[in-house]
Amino acid sequence: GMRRTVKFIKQKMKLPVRKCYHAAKAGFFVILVVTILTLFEHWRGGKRAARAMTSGLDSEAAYEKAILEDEARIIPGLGEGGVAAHLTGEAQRLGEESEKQLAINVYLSDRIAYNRTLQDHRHPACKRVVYDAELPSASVILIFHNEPYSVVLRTVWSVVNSARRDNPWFRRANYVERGTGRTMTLGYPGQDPNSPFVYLKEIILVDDNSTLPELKGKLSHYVKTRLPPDLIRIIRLPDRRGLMLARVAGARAARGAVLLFLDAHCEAGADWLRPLLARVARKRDAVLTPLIDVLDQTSFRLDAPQHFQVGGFTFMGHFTWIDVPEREKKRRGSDIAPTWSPTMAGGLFAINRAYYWEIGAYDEQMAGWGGENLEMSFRVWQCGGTLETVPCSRVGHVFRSFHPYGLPAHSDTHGINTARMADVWMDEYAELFYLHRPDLRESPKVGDVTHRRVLREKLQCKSFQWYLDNVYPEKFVPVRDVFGYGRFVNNASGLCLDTLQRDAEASPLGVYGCHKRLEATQYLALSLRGELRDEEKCAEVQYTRTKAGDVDGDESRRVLMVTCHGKLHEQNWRYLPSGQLQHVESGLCLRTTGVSGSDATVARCRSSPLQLWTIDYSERN
Ligand code: LR7
Ligand code: MN
Repeated sequence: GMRRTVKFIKQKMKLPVRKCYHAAKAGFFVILVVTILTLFEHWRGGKRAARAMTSGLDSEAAYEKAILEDEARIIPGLGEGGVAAHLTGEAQRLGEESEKQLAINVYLSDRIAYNRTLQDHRHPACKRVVYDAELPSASVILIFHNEPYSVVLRTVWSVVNSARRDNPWFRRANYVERGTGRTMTLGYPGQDPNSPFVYLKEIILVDDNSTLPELKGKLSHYVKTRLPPDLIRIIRLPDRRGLMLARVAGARAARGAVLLFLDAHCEAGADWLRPLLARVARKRDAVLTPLIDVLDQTSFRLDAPQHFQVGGFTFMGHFTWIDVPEREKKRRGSDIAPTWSPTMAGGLFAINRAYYWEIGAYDEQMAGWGGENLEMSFRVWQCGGTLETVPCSRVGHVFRSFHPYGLPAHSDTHGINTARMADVWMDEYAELFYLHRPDLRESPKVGDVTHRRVLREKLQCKSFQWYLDNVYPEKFVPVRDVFGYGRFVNNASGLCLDTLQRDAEASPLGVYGCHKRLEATQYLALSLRGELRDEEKCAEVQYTRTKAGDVDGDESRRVLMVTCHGKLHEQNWRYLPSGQLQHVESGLCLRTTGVSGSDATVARCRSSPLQLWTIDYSERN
């Protein structure tokens, strides 16, 4: 160190040692101090530059100023209770513009109070339920990538406010339990009985590497200065990971007994926490969803109908809403009882924290958006848990007409994730997915799923066949519930019946050159019930009768594909020994003119090869 330096300088400068030593010592310190100061300045400058780059602001004072400006914009009473909010003139125009870009009227959202309340839309019986005073603690996890700032804050406020001890629905505080004589206090075990919040352990915000500046320093400052202390944590992911990994990061950080995931554009309803916590306390392997009410992306109106649906799916890998099956209405016993659901939408659910890890959290090789919801649904059911909708818990969600954010390169994360799901959970039924996505069959894009198959083995999960038979017997399975299926080939023209990729609610069935391999648009079935259909839609003929009871006229009529209603009537067909497909009610027969791309029609039955059809696989072949 020092001595060597001095020796070196002495030699170089040929100075007497003593004199030189002091000079060098002083010089050394000067250099050291200057270096440290320079480095420090550099570091500070870098920090400042980084902050300026992400926020355009560079201090708490500036955040504070911006937040005060935001607060001044809010119009008291706007949208209060969940009624539609409207602005007029220039404000309306700016609102429409923001909605066109972001699929949410952000201009309007910025003007609605962050802590607006919603009307209580619960079933009246929910208000009479008596819950245990002590319930497990909840960690609410909100994930976001570039969600509108005011929408995120409204989500946070709704969760915070719903857990305030002074809410009217938390009346029964500090009572003495019959039998044990124990004094019960509302809250979770070990919670400070004087805490202003009950059941809520924490809210974890997971920022999936947003780029919007206001979601950085300004949001942190807002949380620090406007929201209750020690309740909210923000986790910032250093790179964009997609919603599955964002949720996993939140779950890793959580300390509550129950994880409660929400999208970052929600508003929680009255007393929404307790019904979920009470159910999971009773059944630790129940995965629970609230009723998901609709917040309108244009007006923020809350639409909360009494009637609710549960989750279904299509073999294309999409989540759908279905009516509660009759058998389930009987089983659950009451309109407000937890209702079994074959699948869940994916964004809003409660799960015991330990169980979440046991059952396999998420497939961490899924990226972006999509597919994880059906994966988790099938996994939970097949591996011994249940998926239930809890009607007394209601949460509003902004359903957007498009994704305002970009997805990773290729962006087909939904397809790839669904292929991973199908490979692990759907057994031979995976083929029904690949029929829609032949390009993903054995594709390297899908990656390796061994670790998930090992999980399935370890948990000794049941088959997809078991799932279909026991959890979702109503599901139309195109290879199971059919008299014949595959391509319907016209004898005269060699053309095939084809839905022609038309997906309007009622679109004509047509004919097209047959594909060599079975493909989704030509995959039709004659169901055992007597429907001519694909997975969701049934061929239907609209006709009238004359006074004499004849079918009106003989001109050809189009055949429309519309959602199956299961009641047959105008959706009822039979396959005659001749090879004709006859519409039962009208007695007319399906025919084509033999032109590729034209609509199929029905006409009076006659012996013409234009009315004869051969089905790929049928009990008659
Ligand atoms: O890369 C991303 N990183 C994220 O953090 C992409 C998204 N996200 C966040 C995003 O900011 C949002 O908070 O993830 C959340 C969900 O994304 P949305 O709101 O764009 O999804 P969605 O509501 O259109 O889609 C539904 O299906 C998804 C499938 O991957 C997720 O499971 C969503 O959570 C889910 N939403 C719901 O279940 C709410 C009810 C909608 C229905 C039906
Ligand atoms: Mn959403």
